[in-house]
Amino acid sequence: MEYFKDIKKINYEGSKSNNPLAFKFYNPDEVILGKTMKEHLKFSMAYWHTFTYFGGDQFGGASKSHHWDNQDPIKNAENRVYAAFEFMEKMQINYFCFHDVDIAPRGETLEETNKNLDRIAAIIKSEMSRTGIKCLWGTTNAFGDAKFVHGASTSCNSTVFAYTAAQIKKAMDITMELGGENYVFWGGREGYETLLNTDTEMELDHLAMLLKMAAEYKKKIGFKGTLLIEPKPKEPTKHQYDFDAATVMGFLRKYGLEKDYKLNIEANHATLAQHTFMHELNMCRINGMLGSVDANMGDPLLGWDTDRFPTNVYDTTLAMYEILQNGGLGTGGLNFDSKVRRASIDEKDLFYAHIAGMDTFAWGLKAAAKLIEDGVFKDFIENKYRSWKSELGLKIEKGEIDFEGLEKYALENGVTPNESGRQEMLESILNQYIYNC
Ligand code: XUL
Ligand code: CO
Repeated sequence: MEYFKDIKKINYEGSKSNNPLAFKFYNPDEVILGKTMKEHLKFSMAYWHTFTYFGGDQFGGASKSHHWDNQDPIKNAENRVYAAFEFMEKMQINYFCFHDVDIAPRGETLEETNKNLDRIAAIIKSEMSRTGIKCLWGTTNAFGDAKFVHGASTSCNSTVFAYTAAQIKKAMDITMELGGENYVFWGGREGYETLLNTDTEMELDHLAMLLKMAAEYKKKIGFKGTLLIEPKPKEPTKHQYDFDAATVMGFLRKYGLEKDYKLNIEANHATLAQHTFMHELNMCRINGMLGSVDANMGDPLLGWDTDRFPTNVYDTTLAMYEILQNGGLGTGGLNFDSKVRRASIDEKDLFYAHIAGMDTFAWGLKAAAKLIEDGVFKDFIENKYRSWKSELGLKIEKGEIDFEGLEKYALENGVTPNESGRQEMLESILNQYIYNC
């Protein structure tokens, strides 16, 4: 059965095309810096936003439905697999990501839930081998259900910790069974509202304990994928423990987990933490911990996680600039953790949205590659820091001079004049590269 009858495969038609159901910039086989666009841009469909989100918000319920979704929950889950793979094939998206609860309905018991998961995973596996589409990552929803009201691994209730571990174990098993290239931890309820009722020290120790057990279980079952933590500063809790990249890396180092985990950076989570997307990618890159990306964007006028599809070329250029300097994302990719707006009620909107996101990243990739090829910012930065190549600079860096020596130097030589940082000139050059790529 065909689920999206009105839509044919989306193809590249070039920037002059007026066809809204065509790529303008994403040309999968075009070679950029020695690799094809589809190798650089491992796009992934997020099962939850594209197939199990129906437009609900704090003020109203569903605004849309999928025509294949009106039978019993297991049948709906089966139909969803076929619809999702048809969607990805038509979109030329080669990866998907999922939470356990996205693919199969919860049962009355954990056992029944696990049975449902096995049943649907088997269908997903056969669709994967039919199409060649792969699993970028799996994850666990340990935040939606009422049992997580006080947290999952950070709950005051140890039986909830046990249940969380059981759920993660099963989701890791399924991710491995599907050949997943990564496994993600986003702690939706791992945070707190008030210190009046919270033992933060104990909660953080427990969070680390769970992550340690997960890393051990990964080794035990021989899962080859990368374990990733996804930082987010707030929402749903006021203080999420995994606030931003720097916080997560400090936490991992405190508990000796820095070799076992990398980070999954989400654009909208970066801006919620009052950082740019580029800043978060950069912090991970310089620490060798950039794992994967949740591709979306926030809204500068709204203070929450809007998960809009990325359409800002400026941001994707700077993100791709970091990703290229990182030598790519390794096992990671670009997962559209993005949803269409509540009023975008047609199934066709899912295609327009992904086309917009893919084209925006393709354009960003092209501009970033040109910036790197021409060494624009690299040359400027090298020159800006050239005083560190002087005798004094080298002595400081090598630890060959102390406070007394530095005082003597300052007394004898004073300070050389500073030069302009040239920010506006560089921003203008950046615009020129984005426009001309
Ligand atoms: C929530 C979020 C999640 C994670 C996976 O803000 O980004 O969808 O990516 O649980
Ligand atoms: Co995300």
